[in-house]
Amino acid sequence: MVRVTTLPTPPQLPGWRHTYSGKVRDLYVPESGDERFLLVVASNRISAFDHVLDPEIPGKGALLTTLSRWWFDRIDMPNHLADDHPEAPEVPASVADRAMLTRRLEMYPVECVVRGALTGSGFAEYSSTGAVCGIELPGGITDGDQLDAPIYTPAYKAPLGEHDENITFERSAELVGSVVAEQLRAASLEIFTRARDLAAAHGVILADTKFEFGRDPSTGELVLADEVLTSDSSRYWDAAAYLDASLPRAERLASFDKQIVRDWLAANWDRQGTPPTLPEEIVARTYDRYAELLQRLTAADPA
Ligand code: Q0Z
Repeated sequence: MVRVTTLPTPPQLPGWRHTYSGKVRDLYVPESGDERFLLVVASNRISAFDHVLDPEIPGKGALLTTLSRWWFDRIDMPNHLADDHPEAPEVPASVADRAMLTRRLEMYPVECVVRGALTGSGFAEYSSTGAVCGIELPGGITDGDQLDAPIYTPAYKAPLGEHDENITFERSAELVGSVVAEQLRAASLEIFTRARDLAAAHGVILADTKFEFGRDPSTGELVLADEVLTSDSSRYWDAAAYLDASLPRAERLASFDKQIVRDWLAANWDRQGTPPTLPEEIVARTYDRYAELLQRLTAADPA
């Protein structure tokens, strides 16, 4: 069923016009009408079980924006950040720590998902068909198993309120053309591999992630867009917990950041109607978990 949720109106920002909101982010265009730029603002909203929860997690948007920027700095590919553009409009001070001033791209309608481990919708598809997005996998894989090599499992970007739909590589080529489809796959696998290795060196498993790409209309260049490798677009697991065979599977595969919220909701809500308000303690512990992920990844490299 498609449920259309109403979201609170995002704040007005001087010089910018609100154009679109997802569950946790808001998109603005310049009031000047300059179509070269966009402002992507990470809110402090948090979602779980397909609902945006109350209250917000203060500081979450800034943490995730810092994480995205940190990854952009480590990925050797053109990205959409336009901070240094001489004609870029000003970023409002009120959202400076959670905003990304970007080039406005022509986005490809394909979510570029890479999986180093099989869980979630990927595991569900494998369980019923033995394959994910047309990629046949060996038998006997259990939920959360790491794959011998990461796989590219694209999805079609569904309209607001609907879930993205897993598609085959061939279908992605029908959507964007075979040359671009190959470029998206190659770039996604390369970035994933680099990020996975970097995370692993910090005791964190990057299970899967989703990239979005676009084309710069002025240069024709393929550009990495959106948020990258945040915990909202990726599954991170704690490596020590993952490797602890004495733990129940659910604990080994606990989401690095949202597990506290999911567990609390599972115990305090029947998943009917509006979810209950999160207690302050759950809000604080969830913030700490987001902060810990950033801290771990960005800590000085282990010796
Ligand atoms: C990103 C999204 C958000 C909901 C469009 N550089 C870009 N150029 C053109 N389009 C986008 C970007 Cl990042 C773009 N989204 C995702 C952002 C709220 C959805 F703030 N949509």
